[in-house]
Amino acid sequence: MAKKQKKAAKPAKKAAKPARKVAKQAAKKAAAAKKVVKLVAKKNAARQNGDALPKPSSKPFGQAGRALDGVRILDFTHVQSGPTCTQLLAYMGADVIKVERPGVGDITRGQLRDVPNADSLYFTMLNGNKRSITIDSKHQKGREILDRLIKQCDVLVENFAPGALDRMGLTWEHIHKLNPRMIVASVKGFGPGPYEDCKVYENVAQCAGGSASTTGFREGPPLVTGAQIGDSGTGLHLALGITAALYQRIRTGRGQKVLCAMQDGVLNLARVKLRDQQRLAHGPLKEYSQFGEGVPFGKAVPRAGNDSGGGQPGWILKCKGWEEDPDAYIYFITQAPVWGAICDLIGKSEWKTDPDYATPNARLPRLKHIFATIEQWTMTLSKFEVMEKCNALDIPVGPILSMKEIAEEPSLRATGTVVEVDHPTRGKYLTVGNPIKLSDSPCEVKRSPLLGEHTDEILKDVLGYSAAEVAEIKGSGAITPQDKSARAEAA
Ligand code: CAO
Repeated sequence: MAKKQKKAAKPAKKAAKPARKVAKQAAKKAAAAKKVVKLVAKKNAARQNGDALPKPSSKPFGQAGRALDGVRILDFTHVQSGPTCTQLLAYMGADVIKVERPGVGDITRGQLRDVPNADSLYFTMLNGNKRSITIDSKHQKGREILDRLIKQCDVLVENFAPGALDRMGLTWEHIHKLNPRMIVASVKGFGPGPYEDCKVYENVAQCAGGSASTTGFREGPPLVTGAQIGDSGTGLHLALGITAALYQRIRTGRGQKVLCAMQDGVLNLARVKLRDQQRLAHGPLKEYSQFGEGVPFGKAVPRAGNDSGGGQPGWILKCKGWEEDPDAYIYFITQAPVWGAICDLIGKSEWKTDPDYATPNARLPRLKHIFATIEQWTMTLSKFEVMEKCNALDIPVGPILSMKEIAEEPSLRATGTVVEVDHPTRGKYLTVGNPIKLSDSPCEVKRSPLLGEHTDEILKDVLGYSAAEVAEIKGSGAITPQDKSARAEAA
């Protein structure tokens, strides 16, 4: 019997063997899968914190250097758009070397001068925290120095007229060959297309980017804005492009071209008007006061005066003293959630339940009358009193601040947004500090450089020229003003 049983058990054992094998294999597979999951999780965790990042610094915030320490910029910019960009990068710690034409420099040094023989505010307020070297880029020796600078810098920023950089011999191919890591960043008026060769200034960009046609009053002509959205706005865009390219370079090891067209920059800032252009196809723009006034819309987005850009109707209202003070006004927004508080504040509590005023839709055709009524109240108070009373009730309002008031505003001084700096030839002046506050990258705003102030220092310390070589360079005319015939000879 036992023998029989043993015999019978044999095939069972035989069957158990492959089952054990299968289980073993499955366990192996599961372990491998677990390993993969673990690996992926580890990789993802590393990605989340940034691959190969050092350990978090134990230094107190603000004492671990500045965001762009170690980044060196060859700054070939002039006027406003490019200098805005490089000043911001300098505020964030980049070593910005501004290359200027010997004896001339950035044209803005001499434009709109308020102090005789001193760099203008136009220049000083856009070129803080930079070093200046004079180099004649059309002089043979000058080009040699520039080639050496290209090898020593991470980014070249320029906003010459289209083709000017190429005419200097600084084509992308030339730069990329000398320094494949270099990022070449440009502001131009227009991107590739029919207008790419055009020179462009601020207001041209405001007009071509859709801002002017949508700014101003319906009855009036298109208007340009005081904010320099074409120049400074595009400079800001370029700074973002450069920092993104620097970040990508960590992975790729190579530079790239960064192009910001002023038309594109303005359009990006005016995108809500392109939004409205598309909404227009589906009916009138009800938040525009034109709708309440019964004026039909045309084919394109109209100028909306002081109408609020979003869905919360607003307007600029007179305040006490408006007869003498051109800035005694306040921007008043009739935000729906605080409508009841507005009614109580201006003594119109009955509007809270009146069907003609109680809902946002009911109010839309009556905005002109509503704002005229609110204005009767705001005219009894100064703009700051209106602000105080409204803010206490969470009603969004904004006083129209003059530049004088902004210059004297203590809170802007305290945050470093408005900074006073001293200058050796013009004395003290106010400038705008870094509007982007980084908690671990402090910004000390320094005065703009004098023309060629750092030429010797850069030639020696950055480019490694000996004292004898510097003397030779000076004699060559590559870094000093020259008359035309001497330059032609040296070219
Ligand atoms: N050494 C020798 N030559 C130099 C030099 C240097 N260090 N720096 C500049 N130059 C030369 C350029 O090579 C150029 O010469 P060519 O035309 O013979 O090649 C010349 O100076 C003038 O440059 P530019 O054409 O850029 O200057 P511009 O005054 O005629 O035009 C502007 C100014 C702003 C309209 C034009 O530069 C432009 O359209 N830039 C792009 C858009 C832009 O940034 N606009 C905003 C300006 S801020 O309002």
